[in-house]
Amino acid sequence: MAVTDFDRRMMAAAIRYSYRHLGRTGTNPSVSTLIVQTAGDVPVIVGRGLTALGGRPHAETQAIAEAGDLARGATAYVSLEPCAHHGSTPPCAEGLIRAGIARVVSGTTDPDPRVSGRGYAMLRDAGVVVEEDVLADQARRALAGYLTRRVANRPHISLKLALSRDAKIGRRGAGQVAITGAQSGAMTHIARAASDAILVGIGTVLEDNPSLTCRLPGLENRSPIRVVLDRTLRLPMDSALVRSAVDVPLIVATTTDPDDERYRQLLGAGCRMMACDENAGKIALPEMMDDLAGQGVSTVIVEGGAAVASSFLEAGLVDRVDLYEGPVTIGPDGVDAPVTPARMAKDFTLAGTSQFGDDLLRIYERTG
Ligand code: AOF
Ligand code: ZN
Repeated sequence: MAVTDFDRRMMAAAIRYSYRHLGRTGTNPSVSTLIVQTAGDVPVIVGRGLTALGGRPHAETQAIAEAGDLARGATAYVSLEPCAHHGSTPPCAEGLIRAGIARVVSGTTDPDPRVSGRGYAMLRDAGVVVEEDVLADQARRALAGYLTRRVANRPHISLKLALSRDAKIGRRGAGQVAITGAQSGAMTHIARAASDAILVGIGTVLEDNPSLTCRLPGLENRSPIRVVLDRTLRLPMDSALVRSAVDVPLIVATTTDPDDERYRQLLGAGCRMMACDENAGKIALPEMMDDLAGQGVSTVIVEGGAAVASSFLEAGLVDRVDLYEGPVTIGPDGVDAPVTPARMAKDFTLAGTSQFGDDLLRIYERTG
């Protein structure tokens, strides 16, 4: 049986649904399952499941439980290959078979070596029809953090930049310059809520004194871990970041010795100190990203400033760029943007555009 337009519609719905728990399932991916039973000519969703908060139970288990007997002969739409391993829960492939699912339509293969290809094989061996890679690009985008951490052993890294019409990101010594409007601001905070971590350089902290929390009503408890690159520990004790370190985790990445007085003060204020390697007078980013992945961080948003953005780009560590362009002009004394739409063309592909009020958002994804 071929993949139909209806299959793609259901998969699109499943992928959209999977975003609900993005960033809230620990090191497990946020996966979704929709079970669709056709009664007469009418297809009905009889079971829905999402990877539970914290990571378990898995999506399939819950969808199967909700569907009950209606799962028999039904099609299951899963954003990720059902697992085949006995972990803290039995294999989802086995659960789907036992529930009598006739067909599984899947978004993408699970790179977990305990699963990869085995989930599909288990299903096919039991006579279940399996369709692989349906809307794979969209499924992989939704699972980008998990897939990057599994495959590249580092988090998925997005660079967020707000550019003026004349391609500046601010004015030196002027603190935060408003470039984009309220809607773009809200979008930025939504992205923070779904990300494991947000990272800035010490220059941005000294200039802007940002909080880097998610401040959308109702989502205040969804702030990501804040990370500041601060090789020589210039982070002020009365900065917004340090003052909130007890409530929202703050990682200070540094090459400074733990015996240093400031190191001990920051530690005492609730900061998590991260010892980093140094390379050519800067924090060695690839090693640091490995460490973050080891701590379970799957997604990082890099939010500033120009030097940090350039370092990540030069190290080839940027997977996605969210380039906001506002209607203001800053003038020749502004700080040049580390990237412009024209310069993105080399290593990145334009994956989509959106308009938020007067602002244009261009999303670029790394090519290949
Ligand atoms: C699924 N459905 O909803 C999720 C899956 O530690 P465990 O036993 O929970 O296994 C974690 C692995 O399970 C994870 O690496 C990934 O391969 C898979 N996640 N699989 O069938 C789900 N979240
Ligand atoms: Zn599973």
